[in-house]
Amino acid sequence: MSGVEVPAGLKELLQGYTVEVLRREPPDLVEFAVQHFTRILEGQKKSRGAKKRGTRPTRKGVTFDALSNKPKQVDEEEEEDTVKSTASKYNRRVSVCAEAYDPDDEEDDEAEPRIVHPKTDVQRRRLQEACRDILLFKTLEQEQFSEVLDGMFEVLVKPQEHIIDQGADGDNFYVIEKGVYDIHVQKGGVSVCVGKYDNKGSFGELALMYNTPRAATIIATQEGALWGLDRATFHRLIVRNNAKKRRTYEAFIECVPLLKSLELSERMKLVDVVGARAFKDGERLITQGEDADCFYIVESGEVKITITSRTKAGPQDEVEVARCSRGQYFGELALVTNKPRAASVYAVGETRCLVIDIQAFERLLGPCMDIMKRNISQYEEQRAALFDSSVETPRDVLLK
Ligand code: 1OR
Ligand code: 1OR
Repeated sequence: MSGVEVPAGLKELLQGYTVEVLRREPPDLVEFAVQHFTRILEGQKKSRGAKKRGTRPTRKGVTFDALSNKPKQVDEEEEEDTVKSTASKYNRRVSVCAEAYDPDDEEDDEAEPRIVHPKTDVQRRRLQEACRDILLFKTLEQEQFSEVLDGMFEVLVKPQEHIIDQGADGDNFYVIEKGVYDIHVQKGGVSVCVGKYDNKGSFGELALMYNTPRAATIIATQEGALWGLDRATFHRLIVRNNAKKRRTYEAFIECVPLLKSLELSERMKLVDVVGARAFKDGERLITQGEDADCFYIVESGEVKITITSRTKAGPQDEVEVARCSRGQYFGELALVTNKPRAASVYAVGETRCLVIDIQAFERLLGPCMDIMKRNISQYEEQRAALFDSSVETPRDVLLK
């Protein structure tokens, strides 16, 4: 097409629209296009206005008194000013879909008040420990992560307390410090327990990410402690970061063979909840015999998989049975069979992996299950070449 020049920004504009269509699945594409581009236009007008005035929109902050739980609203430069009540666990949202969803709309986010709940040193240490392995926080910059910690508030729960009810509006995201929480989902009018969180993990991100009603009911089975993060702060820090995450991982996720059977929108939902983790040479990612709570895809570097076989003569040496490199996955076997880890896994050199928790694995990777089960059967064939038949095989475990 000589002589025709593609205007600067056209590709990004259309890509942005396409991505939003795939994420939101609107019923009317034209109407959605009008809304989408109007939002961008208004964002541009606002930002031109702010530039003309030569100021950034004032960023308010809200601090919570640790004991009274009363928030204090503060300007960025001038701390501890006015006292103003704001979002709390009990301040439920009324509407689900009224809020415009646009993670790239910085103006909206800048206008959001910044919430700080003061914490004692002990509380902060406990909070940091609880948040150490939270996947949604794994791709945040240090600055954003510390804003997340500032915004979190402690929630103590009693046995049988419903933290979240399916169908309700989303108010907070929760990180577990301690306690066991059952996950119930309505199936054919009956509430079925489909899983549980056992003293670790997090929940309540879906309604906040996608502006949807709560997808499950979460019930404490014993006394417990949670850390909550209000909807606005979650939006400003996590949803905004998700837009960046999608740009970073989309191309990689596209070429992971296992994920080919997912729709593009399903792959993006997966990117929204994955965590990225870096491992040093020789570091153990998985220990044979331990309980499993996540699944891995190698992003760069390599891992080696070893098995300590148990024979009638007792445990044998650790033997390397396989390696995985970029685009390959591991850690599915224990999740599929609901058994302990069948092998240990170690990083070979500096290695990075995408990590998916068991709930997201079950929720999003159903369409890939056939491929995984076929590959699990192949472990069996490989095993025959490696060990004698007295060794317990992954298939034996599958059939148990
Ligand atoms: P939420 O904001 O929708 C309920 O509020 C939370 O339960 C949800 O976010 C997730 O964080 C969490 N399906 C949907 N949500 C789940 C599931 C789940 N498990 C945990 N949550 N499934 C169970 C997978 C073990 C799929 C059920 C069909
Ligand atoms: P997992 O959740 O049990 C260890 O955690 C992971 O190592 C396992 O899931 C698989 O993803 C991966 N036998 C068992 N696990 C294997 C094997 C394997 N290979 C990779 N994994 N065999 C090797 C076949 C080449 C059979 C060896 C006896």
